[in-house]
Amino acid sequence: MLRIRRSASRTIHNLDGIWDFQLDAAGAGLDDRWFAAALADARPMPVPSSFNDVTVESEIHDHVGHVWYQRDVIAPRLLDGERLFVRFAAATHAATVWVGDVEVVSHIGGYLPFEADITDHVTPGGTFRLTAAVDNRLSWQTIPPGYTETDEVGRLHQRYFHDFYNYAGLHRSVDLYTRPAVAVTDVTITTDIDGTAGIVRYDVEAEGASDVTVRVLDADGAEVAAGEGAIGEVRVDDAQLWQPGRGYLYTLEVTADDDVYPQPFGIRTVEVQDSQFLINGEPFYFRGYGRHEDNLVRGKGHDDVMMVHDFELMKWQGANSFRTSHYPYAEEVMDYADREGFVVIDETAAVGMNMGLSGGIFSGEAHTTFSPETINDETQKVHEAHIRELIARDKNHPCVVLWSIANEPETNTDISREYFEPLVAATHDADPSRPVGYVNVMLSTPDKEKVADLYDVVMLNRYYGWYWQNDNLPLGEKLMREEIDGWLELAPGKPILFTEYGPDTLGGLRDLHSRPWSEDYQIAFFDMYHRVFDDYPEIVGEQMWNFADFQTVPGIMRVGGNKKGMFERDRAPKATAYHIRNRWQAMREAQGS
Ligand code: BDP
Repeated sequence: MLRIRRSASRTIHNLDGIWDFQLDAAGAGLDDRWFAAALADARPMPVPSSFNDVTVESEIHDHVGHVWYQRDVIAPRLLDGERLFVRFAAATHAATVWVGDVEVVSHIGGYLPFEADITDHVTPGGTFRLTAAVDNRLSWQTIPPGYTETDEVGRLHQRYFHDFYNYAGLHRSVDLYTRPAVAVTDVTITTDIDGTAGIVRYDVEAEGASDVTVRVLDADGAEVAAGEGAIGEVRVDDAQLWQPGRGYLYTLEVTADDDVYPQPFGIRTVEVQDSQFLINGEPFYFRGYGRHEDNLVRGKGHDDVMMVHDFELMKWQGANSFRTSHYPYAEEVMDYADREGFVVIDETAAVGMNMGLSGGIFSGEAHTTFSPETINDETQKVHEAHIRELIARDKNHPCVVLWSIANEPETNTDISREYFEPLVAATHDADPSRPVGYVNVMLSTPDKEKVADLYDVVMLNRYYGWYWQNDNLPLGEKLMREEIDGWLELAPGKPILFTEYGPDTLGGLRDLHSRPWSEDYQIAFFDMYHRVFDDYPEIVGEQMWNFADFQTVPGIMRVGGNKKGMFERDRAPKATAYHIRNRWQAMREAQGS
């Protein structure tokens, strides 16, 4: 889905602010048609934000089921034939939207946009009631999966298999936008490099348009190439490449009859070759983190202030990349990564698909990962649709160099191969231009792994020295080296990226003996991993876990959230932050980006 953008033919009316909000504790709102009138017992709620931490009530914080958002909106006057859309950049995890009494759209999947043409349901210049019922429940057929259960004292719980807290609500902006009836509805841009020139291939969808033209504008707005027709190729001489650390952006200005749509893009190539990850033909080494959209009070609500601050911290450290662990991030984040020259591994919301990690006395009931009653064919269809929606949203971002279609799924069984094989094919089908990977869990070491050959890269989350060999880094190092040797044998020629590694660390806790949970142990832990990485030319990336501490599901595994951050949750640096800065800034000097 295209990002909304202003142009000569398009206007945007942002609807962020304080909305009316009501909890649907009895689950009666749909039957009682709450959308048909003003919410009876509404209270204020900011959009965008997670609703969970904004109020002081546990009933809201812990709510499982529907919540209702509502506000009055003035419909703009429209020029001849113009269409009016409402667009939600995300509603976690599912939503139905009404304009007045009319249902206009439903969407499942908490981290991707959806929209509806509402022209025929509003009076230009008049006011209408906009209502959204948002459902935070996860099931075996959602991505990510989960299930609900009622306990013996009648309390409803949402169970899920990932550690980050199930924040929910309207996490990103809600907008109205206008555009001509005949309009650009999709643009796909791929690029290549030929000597000093950039080759730009484009494919425009604009149903009913009699005339489609494109202009390539440089960063100063000067035209550097032009083309005609919905599908074509143009050449940009003396092209400025999009490079890590230097996010040079061009704009493909598409005109389809009366509609003008500006699509930013970068000229760059991505390739995997001989155990190396090449950007513009040059080996690239990933320095950075797995992250979360997670902040005090706002939860997963997008916030430009926190976004820019996080990028400033990442740059200060010398990072050049991150993974959108464990779901698609806000469109603002992807735009910002483009312009700041950050390299992004773009991940789906397929996290917690590994029952080998749940169960046992610490984690509750045991389940089978793939079975007709749990993750099944229907889940696989939902997963594929989610991959295709993500690619449709993010395909034109030069920052995205690799799709990660799942985090730590079960991959040590034959049935897991049956599940993933078609999904890898679907990803290549939706985007033939980028490599595809998945993030491997420590339970699927090379001797057990069943799917590695399907993918272009090896991405490893490893916790030697934390969940395993805790407080024994020398033994962790020995076993990790043995495992890496196993990967080199199993997946020759594939670059290896460490996409997670790190110990929980309580900011401020120092320990002369570098024991677990102390800042000293975190430093020793990273030193051990980095010593190993530096010995293997096939290891092309270090993305530690996590950029910052983050909120988690309550339970005995976590004290006040996951503490593996290099920064605390309020972004105060731990001692490690300075230590890693020294390493990364030196690498940046040596590598030039
Ligand atoms: C990995 C998960 C990540 C967790 C991390 C941890 O990919 O989401 O937060 O472990 O336990 O298994 O800290």
